Amino acid sequence: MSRAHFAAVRFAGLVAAVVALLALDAAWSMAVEAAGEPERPVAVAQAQPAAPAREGHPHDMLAPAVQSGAPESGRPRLPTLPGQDAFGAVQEIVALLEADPATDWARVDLEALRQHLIDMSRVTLDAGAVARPIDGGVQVDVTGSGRTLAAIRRMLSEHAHELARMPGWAARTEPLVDGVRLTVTSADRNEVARIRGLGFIGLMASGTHHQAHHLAMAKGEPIH
Ligand SMILES: [Cu+2]
Repeated sequence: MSRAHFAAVRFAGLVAAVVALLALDAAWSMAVEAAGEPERPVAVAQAQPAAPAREGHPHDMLAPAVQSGAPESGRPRLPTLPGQDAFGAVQEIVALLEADPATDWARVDLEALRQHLIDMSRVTLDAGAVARPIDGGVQVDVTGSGRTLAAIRRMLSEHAHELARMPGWAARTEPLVDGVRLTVTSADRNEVARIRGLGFIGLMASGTHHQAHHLAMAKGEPIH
């Protein structure tokens, strides 16, 4: 084999190798495209109907918090409701404790808060409450048994102190065999109408001391 011939053969071999590489590259691109193809229409199909379907959907008005779960981020939406109201109240307190660098975790007492929330639940949902208008206000016999009775006794005398702090209001409690009698009065005619209108549960919910009280309770701070 001559030197020139040998060079020609080598050149031809090189060309063949380059052609083979180009063919392989083209085949690879086609294979990747082919593999990628089924995914694209699916993604488009998911994105397209989702937007118009949500527009003006009645659920948008009912659950805006859920809608704010930013589906664009690609992360699955999480529910915003933590569970029952009491559980949510504890969760909010835990978040406040965690956000406060001054929190003394050795004193934190979430069990005390839980017990109080049980009391609140019993008094709100389970206690009997018979209200009658009296001169200058209202008198309510709040009754129950077992844990509900214990909750009534714990909560009402404590709450009467808070009510007595309302401007122009007087409040007192007296024990009943199966509960507590709450009496709230005022010398102001407008206040009398308000007290009567609020009635038992409205009076219990009056003021914003519950929130501060709950946080203090959870922190293990002395209350009152
Ligand atoms: Cu409370």
